[in-house]
Amino acid sequence: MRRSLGFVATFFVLVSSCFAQTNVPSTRARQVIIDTDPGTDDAMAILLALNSPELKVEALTVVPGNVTAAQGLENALKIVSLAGRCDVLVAAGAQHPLNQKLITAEFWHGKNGLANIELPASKCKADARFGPDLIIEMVHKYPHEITLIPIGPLTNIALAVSKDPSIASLVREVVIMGGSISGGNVDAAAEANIYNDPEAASIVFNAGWPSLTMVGSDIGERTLLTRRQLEQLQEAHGPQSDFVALIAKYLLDLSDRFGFPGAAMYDPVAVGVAVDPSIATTQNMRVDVETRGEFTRGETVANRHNTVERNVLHGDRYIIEGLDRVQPNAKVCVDVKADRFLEMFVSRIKGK
Ligand SMILES: [Ca+2]
Repeated sequence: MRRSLGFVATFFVLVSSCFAQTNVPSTRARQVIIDTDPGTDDAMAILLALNSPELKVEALTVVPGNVTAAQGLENALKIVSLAGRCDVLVAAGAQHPLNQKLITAEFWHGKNGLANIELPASKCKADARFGPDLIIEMVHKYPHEITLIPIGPLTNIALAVSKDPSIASLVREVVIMGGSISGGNVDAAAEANIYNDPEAASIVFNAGWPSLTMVGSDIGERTLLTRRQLEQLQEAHGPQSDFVALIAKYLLDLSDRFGFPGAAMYDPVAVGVAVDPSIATTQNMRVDVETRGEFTRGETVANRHNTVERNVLHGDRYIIEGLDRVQPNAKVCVDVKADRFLEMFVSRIKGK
């Protein structure tokens, strides 16, 4: 009984301290790098970021995932071009996951990764630098200012922090779309971004960032775009809003086919949390990435109470002698104000 009361008290302290930290108003736009595998929901997330005055998007770095590295680079360039934002650096990165074959998701995202919508050729050119090197350079150029928003597999971020571990303490924060604490969207356990490169994810979760927020698939699946938002998006006309409305229609038709109640806004809600942390309730947890499990490779294993029992060998058996604390390494989103996010998303996209 004492243990469970202690757990409840700890929970409230952790949750309330997160609110205290995240509600501090920011006076100027935060510089962000979005690492992305575009991707339908990536496209919506990038356009949300480009239309959010709270963020200054310095660069997109492209990682293979939903589509190949080459297709992802083409898509990223077309997206920034559509938004008239050739000032945003776009760099290619890794060509494949660290330790396994690439798994692409045209099944969900369309043949070109962008719902089979043919955007105009990009007027923007790719930066020549390797994505992970660009991340390292930018973090040193703007120490303690850069927020990394990885919305694809964590390959590029793992390569960057492995090559230069000093960046871990020099970024402002990391907001990840990935993982889940209540079952996966690939299989019973794993979320796609983590599943597509579990070794990279393990490196990133253990890198020692000042702050790492995990926006899991379970949060995206509680943030459902529906035909109501589609109709709102269709009221406005402009290159960006027309494109997002077409993506939304594609995703909703897909959702209908599979009997989903709406389109999960996986990547956009992670950008939403970077824009306005108060839409998320977070809890500090120790998160480890399963890289070996028979059924659980790619699972984010979260310790909700941040303790493990201490078992001590006495003769032929172990005896539990107490609890050892483990250090949390992530602010895990446990709840989201989905309606507030969807309103923000639609209004900002409709403005374009
Ligand atoms: Ca993505």
